[in-house]
Amino acid sequence: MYKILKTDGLAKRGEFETVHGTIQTPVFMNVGTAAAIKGAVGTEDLQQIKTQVELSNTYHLHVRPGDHIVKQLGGLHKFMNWDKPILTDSGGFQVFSLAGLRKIKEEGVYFQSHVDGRKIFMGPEESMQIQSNLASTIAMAFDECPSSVASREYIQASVNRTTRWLERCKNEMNRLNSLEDTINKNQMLFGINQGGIYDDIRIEHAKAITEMDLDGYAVGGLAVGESHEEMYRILESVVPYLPQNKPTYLMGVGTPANILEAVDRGVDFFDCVYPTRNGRHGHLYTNKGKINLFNAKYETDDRPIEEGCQCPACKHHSRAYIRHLLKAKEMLGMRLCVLHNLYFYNTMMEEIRAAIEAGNYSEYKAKKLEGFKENDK
Ligand code: PRF
Ligand code: ZN
Repeated sequence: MYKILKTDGLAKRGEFETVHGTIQTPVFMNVGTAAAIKGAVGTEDLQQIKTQVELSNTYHLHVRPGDHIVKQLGGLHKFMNWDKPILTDSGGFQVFSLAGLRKIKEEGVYFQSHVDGRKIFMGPEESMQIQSNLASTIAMAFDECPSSVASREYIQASVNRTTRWLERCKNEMNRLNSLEDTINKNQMLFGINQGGIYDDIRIEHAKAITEMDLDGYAVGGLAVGESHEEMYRILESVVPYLPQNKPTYLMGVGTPANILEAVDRGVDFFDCVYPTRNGRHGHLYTNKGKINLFNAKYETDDRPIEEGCQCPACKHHSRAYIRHLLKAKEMLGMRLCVLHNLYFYNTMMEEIRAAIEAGNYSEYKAKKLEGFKENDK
């Protein structure tokens, strides 16, 4: 299912086959939490900006419109009219970051909906059932992402529970995939490594989950407040213990520089809200670093966001015009900025794949990182 075409150091150029098409890796998945990329970006746009995988959230879609509604309408692919791969996050992380009062028990998590305060219970079985109803290509295991300030004792106990939850996720997924009325009977399951900043807990957990022979493995619990150096160190410790013949996914990461560094440490899949969230705030990624379009110096700047960029914003509009749209709170402003940022990320991934194929990833990375510094001076 996962074919490595070429390696360059630890960086891998691969192809991951799914029932919804082949994913070229390394890949950046575009975040559409509630089955929509924020910023009025539709599925027709996604084709233009080279999106390979759309990512949605179990928790959000369970709360609204309800996963049974999505199932009744034929699953998420049909519902949002996107026929390429979709990855759904399990709800674990969102429950911890969004929901109101919550109680973590062995059976799962009791919490309140952030939409209407309604009491909800979600455990490994419920998360798998919801993701099966959504019929995503890849389902994520139900895990706990402990706070970055949690004690070592808490993290050890939490990781042990996450391992037990993973066993339950796997059993439930197998059961659901064998049911007659399941939409995607080939739904895949990725396990999630946790362990905070403790290398030994991470490694022990990586070994335990590797034994479960899942379709892919994620590193969770990072980019939650630790330094970039700590994140890179943990990747260096744990990635070698995850199976090399399965994809490795670094959840919720990150900046273009984080991605360049993580690819160099063996990571294949990424997702992050940065390009969409920053785009909505007029913060734009360029090869010379980030620019803020609200800055007065762009008021009369008739150049595109980035010279030579082939995205729908840069092909037709100037910085001055898009700045005006943002200031006037015209929806088109946000939309163009999000399109540019996602195009920037997706294009960088294309370059990363080409550099690994050409065997010059280190040079490519160094040059790219050097360029980013220009606007940060
Ligand atoms: N677990 C899950 N989703 C996530 C994370 C995690 O640890 C993170 C951590 N950066 C982002 N998204 N299930
Ligand atoms: Zn552009």
